Amino acid sequence: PAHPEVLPVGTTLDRYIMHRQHAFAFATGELSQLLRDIALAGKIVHREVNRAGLIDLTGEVGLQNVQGEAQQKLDVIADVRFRRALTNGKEVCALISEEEEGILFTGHNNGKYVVAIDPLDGSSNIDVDVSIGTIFSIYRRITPVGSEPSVEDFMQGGHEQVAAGYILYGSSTMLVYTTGYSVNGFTYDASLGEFILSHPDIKSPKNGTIYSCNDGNLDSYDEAVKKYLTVCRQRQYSARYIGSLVADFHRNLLKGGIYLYPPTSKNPDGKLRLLYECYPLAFLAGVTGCLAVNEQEAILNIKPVSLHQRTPFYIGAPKMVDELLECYKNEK
Ligand code: AHM
Ligand code: MG
Repeated sequence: PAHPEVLPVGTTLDRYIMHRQHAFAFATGELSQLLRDIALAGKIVHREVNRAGLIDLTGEVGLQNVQGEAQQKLDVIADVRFRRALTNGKEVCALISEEEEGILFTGHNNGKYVVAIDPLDGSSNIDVDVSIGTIFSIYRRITPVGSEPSVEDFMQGGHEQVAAGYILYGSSTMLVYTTGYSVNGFTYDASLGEFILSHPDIKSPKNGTIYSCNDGNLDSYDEAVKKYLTVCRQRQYSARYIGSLVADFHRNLLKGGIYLYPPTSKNPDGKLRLLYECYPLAFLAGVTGCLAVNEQEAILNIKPVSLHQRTPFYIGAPKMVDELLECYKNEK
């Protein structure tokens, strides 16, 4: 379908989603509703994240709060919130989450979509008031509507995503998503309870001067990565590493940079998960002009074999990723 006309900055997310839906003749509105469900859960998690310090005052994790309910950690709270929102919406028949080993069946076998989600990424930053994020990936199911969904629905491969995005709980909360045509960013106005279009049609700079990786792992990085990082230092690029993939990716997307999570001695396949961390960011990044690869291939080309598989992950401005790949080629 033709690219629907661009809406102005200040448009609310709901209006934006509705407008996009009308631009597609055969859209039934289910994907639109699903995106709204994700936004709603994002608002709730925004609220929980912002009062996390106060929750701590009322009791430690593992203890009971005044209502006699067990205190929950923020990542568990986020998992429950997203699961609930996606179940209540009825468009989703199954989901997988970083927090759960197996597939979660919503019971809505008439739902046409499955969702892979990392409800709250950046675990080391959760309790210390540093930016964290949610990452999501949406597929149209391939098992027949009405039947029980299965693992195949999640194993379609990165190119089959129909929508993907993230929510960044940073100095502002932002929802950034794509259905494959453009990438748009919405900033949350808590006083209105609305996500507002603030970053229409995001495009990545072709090149950049920021590199983001965990320097503490340097000794166990591949020679190619070490070489590339040496070049970054020689050029006096800026090292910026929050340790929250969403926040590091988002900054690099807007300013021009590369994020690297190479294989390490501790994580020989890399640390990040293909289905709900790498695929969604790779899909979204591609629409903005970024590249996302491991040392062998484009992330979206990787064949999925298991729900929680990991991959080395390099994502960012195309010139920077090309230079890294060049270092790999020279090592051969
Ligand atoms: P998590 O899913 O346990 O939060 O791990 C993913 C996070 C990413 O957000 C971040 O980029 C990376 O792990 C940081 O890892 P490290 O502390 O090894 O540098
Ligand atoms: Mg994670």
